[in-house]
Amino acid sequence: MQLLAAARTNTGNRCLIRVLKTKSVIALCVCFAVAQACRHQDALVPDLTVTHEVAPDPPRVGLSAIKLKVADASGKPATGIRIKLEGNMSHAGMSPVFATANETEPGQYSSRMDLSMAGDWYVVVHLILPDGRELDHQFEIKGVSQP
Ligand SMILES: [Cu+2]
Repeated sequence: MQLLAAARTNTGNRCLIRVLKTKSVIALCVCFAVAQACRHQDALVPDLTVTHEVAPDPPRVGLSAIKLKVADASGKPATGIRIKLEGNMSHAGMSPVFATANETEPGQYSSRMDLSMAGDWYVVVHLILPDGRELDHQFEIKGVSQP
């Protein structure tokens, strides 16, 4: 009986080791995929910086003005970009709010977004460059409060 039990434990251990090995292989694959994705993005995305300004500040529930400044690596305004914004809340089960931004001055884009609920928001800025390349930028609007 004792021998049998030992044999079972051995088999159990071996299985465990096998599972662990599979897991580490999967983990390696994931790391590799992430690294690939990053490199891909670096090659695709030019050196643009996006800075944002939200009014009112501190943020309140309701229609808010979002101003985006887009500049290239040398600080020159990046013009002619089409920008779409998607506002999401940090909790699940709420549909996103969409907005577009218009270029009001070279490299400056202005938008209005209806922050319809109090709490923490994050905004995904989708940029389509004049040459057709696309990139996403994300920022947070935390602590939106009831007026
Ligand atoms: Cu919500």
